[in-house]
Amino acid sequence: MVVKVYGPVRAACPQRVLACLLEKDVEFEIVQLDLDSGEQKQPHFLLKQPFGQVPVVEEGDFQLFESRAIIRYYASKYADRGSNLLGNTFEERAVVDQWLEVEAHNFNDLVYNLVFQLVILPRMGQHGDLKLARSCEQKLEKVLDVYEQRLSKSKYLAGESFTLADLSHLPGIRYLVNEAGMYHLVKEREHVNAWWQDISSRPAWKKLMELAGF
Ligand SMILES: N[C@@H](CCC(=O)N[C@@H](CS)C(=O)NCC(=O)O)C(=O)O
Repeated sequence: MVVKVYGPVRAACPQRVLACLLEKDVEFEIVQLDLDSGEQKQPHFLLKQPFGQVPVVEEGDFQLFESRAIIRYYASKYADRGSNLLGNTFEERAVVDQWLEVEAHNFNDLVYNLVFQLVILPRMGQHGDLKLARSCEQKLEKVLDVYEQRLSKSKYLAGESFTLADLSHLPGIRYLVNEAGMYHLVKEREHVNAWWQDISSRPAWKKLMELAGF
């Protein structure tokens, strides 16, 4: 069944889902929503996502929101197809989950705030809070120092193969590097930089970047 993905292909959270579907070679159709005009807050969409955010996926009657829940679902459902994004043993899976949690709770908020202050607000003609951005940048430096340590010991966050833990970081790092002028945060860290070059060169991610017109 073709999966319907609601959300603009240029938005970070839908990109997490689309990257996973492309890795898994799952057919999808994108339903574009105009976030600027608030389409995601309209009653018909709130029935699918009660918080008024994207992405949502739909397969017939089945609907799911929350990008990380969605990628876990497709990685499990299509475990035997495309790259194994979950790990093989209970222990390997637990380590993938651990780094997925790190992405969601230690990394994402800082990136989101930085991008909001430095990219989104200026795009809407408003001034970002540069003091807040600087404070997020400093905190993110510390998080990336932990990543640097980790990636000096294993090629990917959860071990020697690419998993959801790595995939989940792609949209946020792209924003940092390509839109927020924060490439130095990656470049200054040898192992983080090698990891970013590697994961952003994957055919699935490159295909998504083409789809997004980046
Ligand atoms: N935790 C949610 C966050 C979803 C989210 O923040 N989506 C953004 C796009 S990346 C959005 O819909 N923004 C528009 C809005 O909040 O009105 C997920 O991962 O799916």
